[in-house]
Amino acid sequence: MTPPADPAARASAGYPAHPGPVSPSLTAEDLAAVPVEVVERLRSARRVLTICHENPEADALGSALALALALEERGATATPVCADPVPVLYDFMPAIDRFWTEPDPAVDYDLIVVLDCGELERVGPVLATHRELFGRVPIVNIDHHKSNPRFGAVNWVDPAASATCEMVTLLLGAMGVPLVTGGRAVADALMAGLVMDTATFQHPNVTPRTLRVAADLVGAGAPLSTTSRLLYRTKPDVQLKLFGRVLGRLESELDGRLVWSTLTLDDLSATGAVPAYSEGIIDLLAQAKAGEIALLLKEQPSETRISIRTRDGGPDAAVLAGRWGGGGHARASGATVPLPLAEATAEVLDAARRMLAADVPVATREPATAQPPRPQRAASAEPAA
Ligand SMILES: [Mn+2]
Repeated sequence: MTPPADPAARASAGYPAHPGPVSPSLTAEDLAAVPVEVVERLRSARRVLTICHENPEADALGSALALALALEERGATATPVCADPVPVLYDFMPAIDRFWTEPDPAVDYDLIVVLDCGELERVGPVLATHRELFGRVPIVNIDHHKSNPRFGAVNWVDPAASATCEMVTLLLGAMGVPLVTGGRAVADALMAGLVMDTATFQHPNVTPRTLRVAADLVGAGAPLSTTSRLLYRTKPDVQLKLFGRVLGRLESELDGRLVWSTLTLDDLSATGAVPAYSEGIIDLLAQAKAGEIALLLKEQPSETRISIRTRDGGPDAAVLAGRWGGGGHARASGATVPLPLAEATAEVLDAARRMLAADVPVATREPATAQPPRPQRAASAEPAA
């Protein structure tokens, strides 16, 4: 359902006549993307549970928090919930301490808004422990995952949105809630989600609308540069030491088309790093100039975890990962090889070599002057590969 084009009819349906100072960069078309039924449900709700997925990241947290604060601004009661405690990484987000890990037992909710959840089960164990609540109270489902099965009473699923926070920014515009609500808490939270899911506007999921949304958030005071630094360019010293060890062992062959390195259990004990600190190393390996396949082989106690990145126009990373039952996207994937590190390395390198050998070199595959346009990739944040 889209809002009526006629301004008077739009106004009577509850939409602002024009974005005005609330969201000055958004177009009428941007606001028309917000289903009328979503706006109506949120306008009439009095006691709202906003809930995001377990193991949260910034888009999940930012969308659930910003919407809760905006609903409070309108006089409703709202509880932002995430089944897991908020990771300390997100301490910089104002009002992040508002999150609960359970619904507030003192509140008789009349609406549940599920945000950034590709399926309802993503809300985590809270679904099982509050099954009666989730069965009785209407659910508004706001998400940008293409595979979302539309589990809500009202569903707004927009795979063209870079982030659920992009959608919530549109929603606030449609509801006429200023982005400066809550000091900067709303704008900061929404910007964190945009930065997270676009890798600071670097992924191909960024559209002109994403940038209009971002413009309004910056205009409302959201600290884009600081948010990007904290989410993507800040690491514990021991993590940098871990990167150094792994990058120092970089190897390449086939004129640099295949690059790889290993991360051993000894690397972790020697640096004091935890396994999660390996996040990001594969993306540095993938920066190798001639690399078409980048591999990171991570030693586990009895098996080996591999992360794979491939260049645009190069081999399909998901196909390679699929040899060991893994998966992901064409450019980023991962798998677990049921072998110790040395044997897994030999097997994975062999498969990668054969994949590259089956292909002619990129330089002769396409005339340099007449490259066809690249297909649009269905991209969002990369999988935890
Ligand atoms: Mn998201």
